[in-house]
Amino acid sequence: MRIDIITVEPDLIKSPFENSMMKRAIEKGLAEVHFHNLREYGIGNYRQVDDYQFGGGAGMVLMIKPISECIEKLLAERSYDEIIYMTPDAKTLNQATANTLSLKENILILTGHYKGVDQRVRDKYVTKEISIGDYVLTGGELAAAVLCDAVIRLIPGVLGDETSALTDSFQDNLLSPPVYTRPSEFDGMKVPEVLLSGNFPKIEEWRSEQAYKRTQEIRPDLLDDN
Ligand code: 6GU
Repeated sequence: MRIDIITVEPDLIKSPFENSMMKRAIEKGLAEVHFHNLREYGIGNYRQVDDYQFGGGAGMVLMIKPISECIEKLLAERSYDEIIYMTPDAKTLNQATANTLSLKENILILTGHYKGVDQRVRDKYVTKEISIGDYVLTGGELAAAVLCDAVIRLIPGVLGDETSALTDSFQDNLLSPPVYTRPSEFDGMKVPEVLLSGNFPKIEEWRSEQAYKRTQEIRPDLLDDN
């Protein structure tokens, strides 16, 4: 998978790709990530990328021309399965979207800043808009890193068997059951007996019950979606 990311803050977004799982995926050649500094497509000596909004109001808007030039340059090199705009005024990212995107070959991600981008960018180029939750971030960079993490870890070969993505919370619209490791007793707090029993059908049954119970308590809305 190749991911291109257009941003005005390349340094803000890079470090998640230089550590942990995303770093390994890139090193293994399973994902390729390229950053494009929108500033390089800015207008005039000041490399201007934003301007006041028509109609008045606080906050700057990213202009269409620099974004268009950057996107057209990339489109001349390859076509994209999705051109994604990261913005809080969109549908929220969920596991199903991450699953779908993990099957794509070329993804272009545009991150907004300030008041966002000129609507015509969205009308002309964007095929999918994604928010990561109902709160406002300063820019879409951290949201793009979150999206990439959720997607890249699903690419076959990125995670070892021992961390199979298939057993994650949300993969079946349920939260994960509680997990324990050594010691089996700490300050009088014991690990549930069934986990030490070696009876794997019973363990699976217990985990399913716990996952369902947790989901019902914390995220009953997930059960409505089933
Ligand atoms: Cl994608 N961008 C910004 N700026 N804020 C957000 C977001 C995105 N998702 C949730 N909040």
